[in-house]
Amino acid sequence: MQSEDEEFPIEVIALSDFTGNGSDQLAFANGDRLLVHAKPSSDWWWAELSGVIGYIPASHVCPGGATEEDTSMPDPWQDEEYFDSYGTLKLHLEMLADRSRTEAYRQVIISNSASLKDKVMMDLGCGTGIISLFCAQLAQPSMVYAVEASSMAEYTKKLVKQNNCEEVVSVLQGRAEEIELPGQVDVLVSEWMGNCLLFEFMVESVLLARDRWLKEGGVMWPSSAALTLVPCQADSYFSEKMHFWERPYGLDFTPLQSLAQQEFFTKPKFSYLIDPTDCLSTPCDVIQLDMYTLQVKDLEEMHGHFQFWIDRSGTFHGFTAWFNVDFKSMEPGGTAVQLDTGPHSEPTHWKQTLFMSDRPVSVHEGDSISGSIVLHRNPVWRRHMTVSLHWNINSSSKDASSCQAGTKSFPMWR
Ligand code: 6LC
Repeated sequence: MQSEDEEFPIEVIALSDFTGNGSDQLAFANGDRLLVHAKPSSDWWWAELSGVIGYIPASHVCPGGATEEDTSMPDPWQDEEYFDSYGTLKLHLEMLADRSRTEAYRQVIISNSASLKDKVMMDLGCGTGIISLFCAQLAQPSMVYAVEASSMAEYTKKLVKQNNCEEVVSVLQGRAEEIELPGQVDVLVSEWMGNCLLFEFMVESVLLARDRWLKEGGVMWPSSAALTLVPCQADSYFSEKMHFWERPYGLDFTPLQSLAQQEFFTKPKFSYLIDPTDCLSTPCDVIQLDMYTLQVKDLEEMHGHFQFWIDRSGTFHGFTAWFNVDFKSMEPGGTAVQLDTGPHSEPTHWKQTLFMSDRPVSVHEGDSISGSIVLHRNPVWRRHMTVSLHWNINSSSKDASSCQAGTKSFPMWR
C-alpha cells in the first residue's frame, strides 16, 4: 500500500520481461528503468516508460537507486524475511498445534521404530525439534542431526537438553545447503510442504540435502507427494465478495464488481476450508512427486492433466486444491503412513486453496471438466509461483451438447 512518506516518482529497474495485457498494463523488458508515479495497491503500481503510462506488477521490479553503480539486488529467496518469521513462535505454534500434521510424523516414527535402531537421521528444518525429539524418544537412532536455519535453533538446543535427548539429537544451526556433517545419513525426514504443496519451495533445500547427504538406498520421509484438485462450488464466498455489490442499502454498486473480481479473485484464497458437499466431482491427483527421483530443475514447471465427471448438479465457481504425502515403511511388510490435507480428513493448518474462475457456470450431473494445470515457479522470486488452469466444460444435455472453455493464471504470491 501507498506509504505516506514516499515521494513520487520513484525509479525502479525491471527484474524480468513483462508483456502486459495491452489495455492498462505497461509492457517492459528486463533491465528497463521505469518511473513509478503511484502505488494504488501493494501488487500493481502506476508507472511510466518512455512516455507511456500503465500498471506494472510490483513483483517484477526492484528499487532503482539514483546511480548506475548501485547494483544492490534483493535476495530472490527473501531468506532474511523468511528465516526471521521462523525465528518467532507464531508459525511454530501453528505447526505444533496442528495435530494431524504432528501426529502423522509421530506415527511414522512409531511404526518404523524397529528399523530406525542405530540409524543416522537428518531432520531438515527441524524448527523446535519436535520430529527429532520423537525419534529420540520413540526409536533408537544412533544420531539425529536437527538442522534449522532460523534463530529458533538456539531454543531447540535448550529443548533437546531439557528433554534429555542431547546424546542422540545434535542441533545444527544453519541452512541445510551450507551445513557440514561427519558423514551421510540413512534417513532424511522433513516437513517442507507449503500451500499448494510447493509454495515457499523449501523442497529445493530437501532435494539438495538428499543429493549431498543421503546414503545410497537411504529413506526419504515424505517419500512421495501429490497435489489434488477438484472442481467446486463456492456460493458463500462468491456472494460475500460479488453479490454484495448488487443492492447494498438499496443502491446499485455493480460498477464495483469488476474491481471486486480483480481484488478478491486474482490470487488464490489460502486457508479455505471447502465443505465436502461443495466438491462437484471426485477429487483427482494432478501432480505427483517422487522424492527419490525429483530434480530441482523439474520444479521450474510442473504440468498436470485432469478429467472430472460432475457427479452433482450445481454452480462451478473454480477449483480447490490440497495435497497429500506418503511415508513409505522401512519395516518388512509395513504399511505407509499418509498425511492428507483434503476436505475428507481432519483439517490441518494448511487447510485448502481456492482458485476462483471469473464466471460461474451451471453444471449438471454427467457433464465433464477436462483440462490442465501448470505450476510455474517465479523466475525472479524463488519461493513464489503462478498456478495456471485451463479447462473445458463439456455439457452432456440432451438438446444441445456444448463446450465452454476457461483459462486463468493465479500468482502465489508473486
Ligand atoms: C518448516 C519450516 C522450518 O524449516 C522453519 O523452521 C525454517 O526456518 C526451516 N527451514 C526452511 N528451509 C531451511 C533450510 N534450507 N535450512 C534449514 N532450515 C530451513 C515448515 N514450512 C513448511 N512446511 N513450509
